[in-house]
Amino acid sequence: MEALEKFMEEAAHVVPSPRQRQWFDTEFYAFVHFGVNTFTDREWGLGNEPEAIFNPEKLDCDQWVRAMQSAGMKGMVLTAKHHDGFCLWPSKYTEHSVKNSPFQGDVVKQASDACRRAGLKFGVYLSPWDRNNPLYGTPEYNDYFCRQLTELMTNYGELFCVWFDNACGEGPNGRVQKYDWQRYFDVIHKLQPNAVIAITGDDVRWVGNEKGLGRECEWSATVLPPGGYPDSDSIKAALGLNEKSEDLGSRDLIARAGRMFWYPSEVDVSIRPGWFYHSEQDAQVKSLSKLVDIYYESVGRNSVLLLNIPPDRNGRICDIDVQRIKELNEYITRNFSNDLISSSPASVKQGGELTYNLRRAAKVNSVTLQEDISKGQRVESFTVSVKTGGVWKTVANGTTIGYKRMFRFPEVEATALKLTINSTRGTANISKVSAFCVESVAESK
Ligand code: FUL
Repeated sequence: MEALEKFMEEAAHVVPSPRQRQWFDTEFYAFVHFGVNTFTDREWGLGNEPEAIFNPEKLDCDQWVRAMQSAGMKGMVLTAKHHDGFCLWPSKYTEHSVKNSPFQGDVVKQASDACRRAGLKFGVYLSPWDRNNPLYGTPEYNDYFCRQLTELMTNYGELFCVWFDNACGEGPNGRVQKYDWQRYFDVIHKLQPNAVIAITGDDVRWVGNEKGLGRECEWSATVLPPGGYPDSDSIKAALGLNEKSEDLGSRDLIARAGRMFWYPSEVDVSIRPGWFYHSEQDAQVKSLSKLVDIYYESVGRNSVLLLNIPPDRNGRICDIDVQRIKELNEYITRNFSNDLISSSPASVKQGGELTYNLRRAAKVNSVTLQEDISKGQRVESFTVSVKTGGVWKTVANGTTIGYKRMFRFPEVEATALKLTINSTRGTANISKVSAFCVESVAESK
């Protein structure tokens, strides 16, 4: 019992690092999958694609950035190299890159410059799995990978994110690679100390699916150990955890693990069925209604949303996708700019209640709650009620809040709103409570 209390006290004081804090404030940013797969209509290239096929004749990274800005996205992560090994920048260390293509330019440079001009953050995805490089599967490949990382960390200004997936398949010689993660991380920390490493890394955790769906119970302060290296895998196994586990910070787990980490979740999803552009998927761009659901179930569930919008063979993001993400931002701006209550930050312990009068009697069907995560994530259980016809009616309840928690519920005429904190670890710091009346979105769009 005493031990649990001690662990809970510690859990209450696990906080984000400055770069994790900045990353959370980004809230919503763009993934850009672009490369030889765009020209072969594959999702995973084989590694033997001729460089000659990469020829985006109308490449316009400013058009990408304009689309992202009109969507309210605050940054971009570009696939500098996917599993096929083809590099979108003229790397000194391989011939398999833009330098031997008819395109000749440097896509990483054009994209990072466009971001800089528009005030967007820029980051890179670099696949450790490389189906082209002959060194893959030998210790020398780790040297190659670090040299490539060094080029990217040095020549493209400040990066806010380096994104590694965990894929580790066979290379051109049928061998698999033993990745030297710690060495990769050291290169990044030395050259780009403000960049978070996602999602095989210590700063940002994969939510566990590619459907745009966050957990209802989402702890940023979690027992799930950071990183994607064997050490953390064995700890996960001992605790019986995987990416699909629903509660990664329960009291029971904390008592067993005895250790907590700030390791927040990111939801990555594509606006189309594939990560790369395929013209036959033009009619399958996600609807506005689906994107609004994703927004509520990612940003609204204590996660950051990384939405993929892949450029086509010309090197431009399709009008359909551009229009759809713009509609999403218009929806968000229109519906969340009229907060019906004005709340100020408040500290509250379990059993505590915060009551807010609405500016006027109004219809309410959505609530947003926020904790001040710079002091730790502390709410374990809460209820939201609204005063309607003089009586309190429960409209939402949940476990975690964290950076942001959003709810939708059937419309109700209300004069006041009450947040009841049923259980916390330490004192919870509620930074904002908001109420809205949002439009429903037609499913057909
Ligand atoms: C995965 C990759 O295999 C997919 O192609 C895509 O890049 C996705 C974001 O990560 O691991």
